[in-house]
Amino acid sequence: MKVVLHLICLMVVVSGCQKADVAGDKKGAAKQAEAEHKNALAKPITKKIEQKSGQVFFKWPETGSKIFAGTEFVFGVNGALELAPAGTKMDNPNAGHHHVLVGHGPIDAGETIPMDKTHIHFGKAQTRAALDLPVGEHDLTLQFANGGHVSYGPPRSAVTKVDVAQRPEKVGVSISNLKPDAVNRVKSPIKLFFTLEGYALRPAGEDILDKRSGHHHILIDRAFMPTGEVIPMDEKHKHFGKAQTETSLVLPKGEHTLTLQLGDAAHRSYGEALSKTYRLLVE
Ligand SMILES: [Cu+2]
Repeated sequence: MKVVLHLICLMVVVSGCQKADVAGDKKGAAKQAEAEHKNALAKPITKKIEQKSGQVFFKWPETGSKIFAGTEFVFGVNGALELAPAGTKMDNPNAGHHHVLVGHGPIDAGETIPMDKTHIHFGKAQTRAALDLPVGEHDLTLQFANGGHVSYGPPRSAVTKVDVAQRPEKVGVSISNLKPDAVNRVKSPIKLFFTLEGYALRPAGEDILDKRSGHHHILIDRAFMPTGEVIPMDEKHKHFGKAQTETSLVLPKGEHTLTLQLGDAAHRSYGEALSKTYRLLVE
């Protein structure tokens, strides 16, 4: 009997509680909705994005390099940094674009980067650019800034040093016994002769900072490699690291392309400007 009474009591209490909860929920939800509505009117709709860590760096050439005017530079970002064209993602404190400052150090956070000959903007969010620097030694700063060109300060900058020489009038590579604008009908093995203009021919590994010299590579059925990228060493990428100017290449029958590509002492590509692609029909 005692047990039954207890059970009844318990049931009354529980059901009472449930009713009270439902009523409380309805009131609470209404209050919350009212509060949210007020907040929505008071606050802007966009959420504030936190500033996170990340750095910029010169990917290529390395600091201390001897280069020609017009050499293509490659810029990098890491961490939370995000590339965005000027005028976009203005409310994102991790987004922005690169600037190269010639002969200037980093620019304080919050200051607008000037736009002149020694403050070069890459407002299309470029990650590579040929820099037409004046002849001589220069200190360069890579400075990240937001969509409005406002600097993120020294933590998001990098410095480098280069020694610039005048660019030779003619610069380029070619396979002298192949025609560049036609399909070359050949028989395997194919004899190839390389020529180089403007740059000096030098064996691999000799002076990594000398970006006015290099050695040849033949890329089989591959286009040129972007500036600064390491040229792989495999059956599709032949290195001529002893500064060879000719080779004999075995190719299977059929259509092929051969790209002659100049690379630096560390086998990093000089990009499209120092490459030439040929079409072949091996009979
Ligand atoms: Cu190489």
